[in-house]
Amino acid sequence: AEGGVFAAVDIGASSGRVILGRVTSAGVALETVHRFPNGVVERDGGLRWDFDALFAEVLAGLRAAAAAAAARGEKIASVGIDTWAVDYGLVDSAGNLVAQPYSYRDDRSRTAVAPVHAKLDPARLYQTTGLQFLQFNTIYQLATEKDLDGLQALLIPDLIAFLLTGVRRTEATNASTTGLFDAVAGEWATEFFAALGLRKDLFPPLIQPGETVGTLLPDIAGQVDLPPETPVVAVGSHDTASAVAAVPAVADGGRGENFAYISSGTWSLVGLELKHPVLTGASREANFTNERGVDGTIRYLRNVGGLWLLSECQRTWAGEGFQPDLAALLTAAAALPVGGPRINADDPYFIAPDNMPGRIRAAVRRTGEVLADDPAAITRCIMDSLAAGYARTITTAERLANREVDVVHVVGGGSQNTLLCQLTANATGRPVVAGPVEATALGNVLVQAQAAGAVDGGLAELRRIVATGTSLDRYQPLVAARQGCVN
Ligand code: ADP
Ligand code: LRH
Repeated sequence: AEGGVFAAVDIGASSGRVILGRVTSAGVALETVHRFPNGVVERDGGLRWDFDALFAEVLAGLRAAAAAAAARGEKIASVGIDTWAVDYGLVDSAGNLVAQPYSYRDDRSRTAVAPVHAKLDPARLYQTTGLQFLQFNTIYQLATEKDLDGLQALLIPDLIAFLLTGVRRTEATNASTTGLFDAVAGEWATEFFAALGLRKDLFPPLIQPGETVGTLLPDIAGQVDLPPETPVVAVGSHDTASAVAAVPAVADGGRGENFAYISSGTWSLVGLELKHPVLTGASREANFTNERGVDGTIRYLRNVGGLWLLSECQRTWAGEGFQPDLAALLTAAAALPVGGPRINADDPYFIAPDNMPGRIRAAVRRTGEVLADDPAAITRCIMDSLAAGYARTITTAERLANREVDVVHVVGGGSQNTLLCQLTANATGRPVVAGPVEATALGNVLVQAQAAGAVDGGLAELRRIVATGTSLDRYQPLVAARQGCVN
């Protein structure tokens, strides 16, 4: 690979992988060298991540990456890490993790919202941070901590980078999801730390995507068979930032493509890429977020409940001895008529695990309709509800940001869901371009390649490389089917 070989550690809420990305002028070839499941666990009275197990998988993955590269006589130029946002681990002065990190699905932060808002008016919070209100934003989670004396908070990708390098940093795209970050200045909102009684060095200093965190600790280097001089490079460590960087939108006729994106996995992150944040009252009311993207862009988006709704149903059904294959389930759902019952996929009611089919049916019942206790019907309801949520969100984003959308790009695991892609085209009335599945890993690799000087140019060039090297699926809106899908 003339442009270099880069290792991407990409951990989503449902699974993780370590991928080698070989960059050439023809594109990026990905080789997945290690895959592992992820999910919340009930531990010590809360819903947490089994971080120790995840870190062991990271090491196993890096070892596999080293072996795969060595087998071809290649050298890994750097390592980049991205995971889901918001959550953090607490480390003491000796660098030990004091507990397995809580998951944002734990309920504890819900009761912290009112006390935080009593100290900091939510309108003021929004004006500075531009962050959507979610009960699990880091700011509310931190408010539940009893004693932060002598501890530092490391966001999950930063925690992994710290354990690999010994260097503590907070990567900026992920810092923008904490509720303690100034969206305009691109710095910590220090006045909010003071107002909440948090030390201003609770988080380590910021680092930007493309900057080097450090090199591997000798002990880690030995364990994974990589040279200790191997750098860990900050990427868009918020997985959604990396995914959006790899949306294969290409400039068309000299004009940037007017695209919306849906990063489709456990969550659906639906929105636009902007140069400047939108911090208006209307934007706050619509609960749009202004998270940071790579190259100083703004990810103007909304969390729409995602495929969590479906994966949780699958988990419940499996527990009842019914384990339908995903493809079969989607085919059966696709055969059902348009216009069936829908739920509000964003409802916080769906955040926690446990009996998702029952909760979805209860939510439908509250709308005065009936949803059959049938996996195909429930799956169809989820897909119709998500598509309607996407359409609503894109229309609102256009209005609030004063932009028009010509095409909707769907990236991530959910881009393989042909039913959802078609329903999305129908509901939005726009063509949908689906893929790549591994957009997040691609964004991770390409930011490393850019930092190494192997890719010459900004985001537009990254996207051109992705678009050239990926086969994409296209869906045209079916007007006849539309009526049943829009609100
Ligand atoms: P996350 O990063 O949040 O863990 P992913 O981007 O890996 O999520 O996407 C996982 C989701 O992708 C699954 O929940 C599943 O619904 C969907 N998915 C994965 N493979 C397929 C497939 N072959 N067909 C349809 N959907 C799929
Ligand atoms: C997607 C994601 C999303 C956040 C959520 C916590 O994986 O990072 O962007 O809102 O997880």
